[in-house]
Amino acid sequence: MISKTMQDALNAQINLEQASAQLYLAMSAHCQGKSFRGFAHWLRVQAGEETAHAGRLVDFLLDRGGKLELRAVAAPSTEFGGIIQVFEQTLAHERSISGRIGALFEQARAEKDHASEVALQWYVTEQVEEEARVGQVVDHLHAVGDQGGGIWYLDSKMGKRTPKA
Ligand code: OFO
Repeated sequence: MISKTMQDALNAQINLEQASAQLYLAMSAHCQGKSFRGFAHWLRVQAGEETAHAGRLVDFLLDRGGKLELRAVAAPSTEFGGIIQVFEQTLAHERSISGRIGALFEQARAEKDHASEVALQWYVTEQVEEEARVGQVVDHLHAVGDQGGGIWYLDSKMGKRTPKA
């Protein structure tokens, strides 16, 4: 049986994953509005992954006999600036989520909740991957700038992202 404190912390993380999905959906719409369909597609796939992250935590919580307590999901902004700013904000967001996952992991350790610790290891690894992936996009965007043909080339590459199986 999961502790009440861990249950609360996992419910809070589920809300954050849902908020991440909302954020990336809003960013996707922002890019699509500027005719960057590749960046929009990439962010839409990311939104789907965030929903899957929330679902994975829901399953874990329920498997441990915990109670799902969904909360209102914060409405994201509708304005994100240029494409470089969109992905800089994405990177900042992922870094903040990594911090939250780290804190959850520490909490599991402090409570000697081994099952939560093991489940959270997946998220620790996932955050390393996400930060690296978004960091690479930011580097490429800085290299080509947001004017000229380079950004359209990147847009076409970003449009090829496939969802994780
Ligand atoms: Fe759920 O990984 Fe991004 O936020």
